Amino acid sequence: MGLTLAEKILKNHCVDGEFVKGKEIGIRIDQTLTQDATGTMAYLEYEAMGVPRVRTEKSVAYIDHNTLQSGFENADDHRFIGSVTKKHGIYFSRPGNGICHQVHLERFGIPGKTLIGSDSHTPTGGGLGMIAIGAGGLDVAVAMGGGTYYITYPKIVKVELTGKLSPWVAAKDVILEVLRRMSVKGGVGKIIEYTGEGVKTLSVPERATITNMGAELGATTSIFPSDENTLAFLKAQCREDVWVPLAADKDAVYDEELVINLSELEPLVACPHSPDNVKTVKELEGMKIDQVCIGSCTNSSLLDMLKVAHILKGKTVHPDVSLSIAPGSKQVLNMIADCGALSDMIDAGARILESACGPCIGMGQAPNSAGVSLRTFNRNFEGRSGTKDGKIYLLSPETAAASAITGVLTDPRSLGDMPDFVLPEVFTINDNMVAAPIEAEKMNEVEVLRGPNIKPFPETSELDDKLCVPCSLKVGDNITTDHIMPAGSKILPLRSNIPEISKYCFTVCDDKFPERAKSMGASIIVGGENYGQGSSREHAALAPLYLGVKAVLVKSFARIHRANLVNAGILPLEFVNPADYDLISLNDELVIDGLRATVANGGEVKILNKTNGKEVVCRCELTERNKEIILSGGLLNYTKNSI
Ligand code: MIC
Ligand code: SF4
Repeated sequence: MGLTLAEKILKNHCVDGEFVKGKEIGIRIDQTLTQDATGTMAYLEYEAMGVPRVRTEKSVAYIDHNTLQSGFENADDHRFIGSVTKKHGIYFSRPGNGICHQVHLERFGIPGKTLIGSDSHTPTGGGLGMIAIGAGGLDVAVAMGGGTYYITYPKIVKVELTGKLSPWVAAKDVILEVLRRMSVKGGVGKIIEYTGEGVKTLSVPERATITNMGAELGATTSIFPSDENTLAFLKAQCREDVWVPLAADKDAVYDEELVINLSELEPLVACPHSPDNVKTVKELEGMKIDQVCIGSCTNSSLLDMLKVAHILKGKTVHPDVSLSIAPGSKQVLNMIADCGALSDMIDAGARILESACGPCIGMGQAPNSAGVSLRTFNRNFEGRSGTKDGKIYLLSPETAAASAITGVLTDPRSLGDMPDFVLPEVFTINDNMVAAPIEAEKMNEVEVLRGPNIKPFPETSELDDKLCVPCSLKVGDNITTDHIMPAGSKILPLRSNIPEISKYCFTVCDDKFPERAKSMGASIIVGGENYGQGSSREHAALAPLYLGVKAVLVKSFARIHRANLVNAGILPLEFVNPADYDLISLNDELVIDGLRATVANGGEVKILNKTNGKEVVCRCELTERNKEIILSGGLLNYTKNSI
């Protein structure tokens, strides 16, 4: 029986476990990446492990999220990451060099390699034929130290692409169509593998848009084959030496299959407040808009920018609209400056932002009250833009630019003929903003520079045998990490300071939660389906940990967040009978007895609700390794114990 492409790469890298769907496997990690909003914590954790030089083939630290620097905190974090990476043999991509996923694709990604990154959109690398997975900072720290990375051996979904995109229909429309069909929960426990004739019609940056936003499916990752287009891209990046051809076997067996005819797709848009709330642009055409933001790791490649510049050329942004554009990397910015495309954007009235995440993570450009904002980004969760009642629509750069001119949502197919946009034969290569690792002998002399905002990782203790604690919060379905630990310009600077950042934990849902949880001392959170979807931020586990949360009991979890809870030593529990959700209310006193033995033996966990006398039965499905992590009080304790 043949293998799928994902299976081939996983098999090549498997160092532990059996190749059985649903079972845990350990894989060797070739590359890691971090960004600054998760990176400080990841490097503090790495330092705590005491490994002098990273043991991966390549580890890269990027500064791209917290670039607003409205106080000293971000600059201190940048300085810390710059020095700690120098001390441990890690590449350092300086602020201004671009968004981690875009730069990694351009300069570092290699077909057939494994990459984990402390950012949920790490699967962007799947556009190059990598197994690229988003993970918590601690998992990345362990991988940098040479440790194995564990995932549940996923199901593999084949998405067969046929046909060819029509003019002005984009890669973004492909992934929006996948989201429309599969939903934000549809990819949990799965790898999405793209195959078929249609693949050949997509360039690497277009493929990367699709794999990037596969994160919104909840998928472990997404992957494209490595073919002639991959070679052309790598060649243009002067990196053809790393190319290898890769594809699934002809007789590969998949768990699920989906066929998308690219020729039949039309421009799509994800409506507030979920990336899977997809409609056709036609359905909403004419909707009045207030803002357009173009950029983010999903859609900020050179081709995206050239298309946008072409649409804007000789026009003026509609008087009622603010248009911002953030090119994804210094390479992209350099090239649009050299060819005059940047000038066309400026001429039209676009507000040019630095090559960073910016508005995507609420760092500026919050829309006006109840404002309608069209964005080429990947997430439109409530409040993420910085405006609580802002209405965010996700769409392609083509639709965004066409609408910026007219002031209403506009089908880009009305633009007439589309010129042929092709990848350049050679990109402008200048890696002067990436500091390469220094020689091992000199590493000792490097002083790690810490600012006053950088506080150590919170203390964790071994799992208690008996819990007698109240329910400190009850929330519904699809809670995102932006609900649990919001970002934005006010809160992001606190990413290195868990005591401070935890004051904002869950405040989107209930502003009294931090105070209440703290005063309860220890507590349990109750939630619905797909709890913790979205970001990889381990702060969404570390802040609750700091506030005394011992367990999170939900109907189902999103993958990365569940792993982050285990890593933090917080017990992830699931209702055996989802209807039991109704048996627990805020402030109810909950008792769990004999917990250590139940966790160790893998039985069901019984919770007695002392307030109403009812019993709730929960699942706590943990692998042997996860059991030990939970019993020791988290991955850091577990790793220290095993070192
Ligand atoms: C995001 O898009 O939510 C982020 C900010 O990139 C996060 C990481 C973070 O919270 O720092 C992600 O997607 O993992
Ligand atoms: Fe940055 Fe937005 Fe991409 Fe997250 S999704 S890495 S915030 S650009």
